[in-house]
Amino acid sequence: MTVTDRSGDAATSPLAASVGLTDADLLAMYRTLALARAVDERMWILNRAGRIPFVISGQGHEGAQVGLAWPLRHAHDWVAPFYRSIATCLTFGMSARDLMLAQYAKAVDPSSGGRQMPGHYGHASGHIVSVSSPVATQILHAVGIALAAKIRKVDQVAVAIMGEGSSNQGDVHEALNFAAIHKLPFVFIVENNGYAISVPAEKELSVKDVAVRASGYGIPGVVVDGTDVLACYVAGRDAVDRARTGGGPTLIEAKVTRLTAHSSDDQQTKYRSEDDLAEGRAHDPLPIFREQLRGAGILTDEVGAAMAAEIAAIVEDATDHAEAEPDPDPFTAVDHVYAETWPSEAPPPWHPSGPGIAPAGGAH
Ligand SMILES: Cc1ncc(C[n+]2csc(CCOP(=O)(O)OP(=O)(O)O)c2C)c(N)n1
Ligand SMILES: [Mg+2]
Repeated sequence: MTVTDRSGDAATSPLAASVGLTDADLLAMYRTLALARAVDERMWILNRAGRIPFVISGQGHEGAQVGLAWPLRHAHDWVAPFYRSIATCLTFGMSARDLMLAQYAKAVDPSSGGRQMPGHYGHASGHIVSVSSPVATQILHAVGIALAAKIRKVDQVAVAIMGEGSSNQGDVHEALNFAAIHKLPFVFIVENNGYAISVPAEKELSVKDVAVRASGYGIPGVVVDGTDVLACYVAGRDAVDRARTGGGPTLIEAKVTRLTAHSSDDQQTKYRSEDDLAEGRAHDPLPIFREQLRGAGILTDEVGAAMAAEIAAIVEDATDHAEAEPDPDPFTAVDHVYAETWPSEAPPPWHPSGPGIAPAGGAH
């Protein structure tokens, strides 16, 4: 794991001061956005070159992902991400090498040792829960983690992230109801990109904003522009603070755009018009954040050029590293699938012929 360097000079422009950060913080955020985009673009090239089997992209979601994950404490809080969470994972401590090792399904891939579906990132020691293929199940995992954190009084916040289509699954109702009743330290993030594969939002939802559903659980629902990285940061910070201080869960809906097809196996020109695609490109968070930082005098040509060179080198290194790593041993393919030892012949304690269970707390 590498952690983005957030130190450096503590200069504070009015833009950075307006959200309580330094210029170095804003540059580190921009760097994470740009790195996520560069890693993602490389994945598509590797897919089309036949080097990796499948890509599911975060392009267009990065502004929301970086801003919303920025306030979390690395390897202390917990994130249950989804398949587009490339920038979330980079913000929360994974490296470009980690992501590329997962795409190549290598033995040392920290997500799963090459066992998971491509794009299903995770990092056990980094507190990133392995992505669930059945969409929305991760909200129940995250709410369970939040319940444990509350019981154990460990000051952790759990976050679940998914798309607006997935947010219609029954699991979401159960999880939000439970988290709200018990005021759990939980944040639910919906990245609304207007599509669930080829199905447009108006055929997925009877409301314009998923966030209005929060009122049904008695929790705050916030809509934030996913192209506005700093607005996302503020929304995330407020929700995380609220969760950590016993105020309960928040639902944040970030309006984003999906710049690519659903996945490398989809062709979005089959169901999206030219106008729709152009509208999406106009909401690309990367150039929008770049211009904001340039306008504030934070991102100079010199810093931008150095950063671009550094990112190009990181992507090159991650690709070369993953290419060179060995594949998993085929004989380990069914590890963790079947029981590796026979159950004990002895009857279990609760069985009538077993040893019995000692009463708790001594004699009654
Ligand atoms: C329970 C379940 N149903 C269907 C699928 C197939 N599926 C995978 S991604 C997806 C679309 C989800 O759309 P959305 O939640 O809006 O996320 P997006 O891909 O747009 O970011 C579907 C239907 C699945 N993985 N799990
Ligand atoms: Mg969607």
